[in-house]
Amino acid sequence: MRSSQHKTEAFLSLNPFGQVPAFEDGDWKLFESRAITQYIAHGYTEKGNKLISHDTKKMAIISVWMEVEAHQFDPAASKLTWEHGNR
Ligand SMILES: N[C@@H](CCC(=O)N[C@@H](CS)C(=O)NCC(=O)O)C(=O)O
Repeated sequence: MRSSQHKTEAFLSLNPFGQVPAFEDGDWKLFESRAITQYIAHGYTEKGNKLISHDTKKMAIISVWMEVEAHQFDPAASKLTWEHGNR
């Protein structure tokens, strides 16, 4: 990001909004961090921690906290991280 690579044509072909992250899995391309994490959790259930359940109520709770992270935590945490990193 410091060298603005995320605004180059090559990167814009991965994320048209010119933002990090962008993700490639073979010829499959994705952007939006939470879509990427869900793709990995669903696509690679055999590896790492079990993040997906067939229990509807468990998955609902996971959705609730993903929404909380996106809309309550991230806006404030991103601003603080950015300010701290630019000191
Ligand atoms: N909703 C997006 C937000 C992505 C985002 O805000 N990325 C920031 C870095 S964390 C960025 O690329 N900022 C530089 C810019 O917008 O030019 C996601 O979750 O992936």
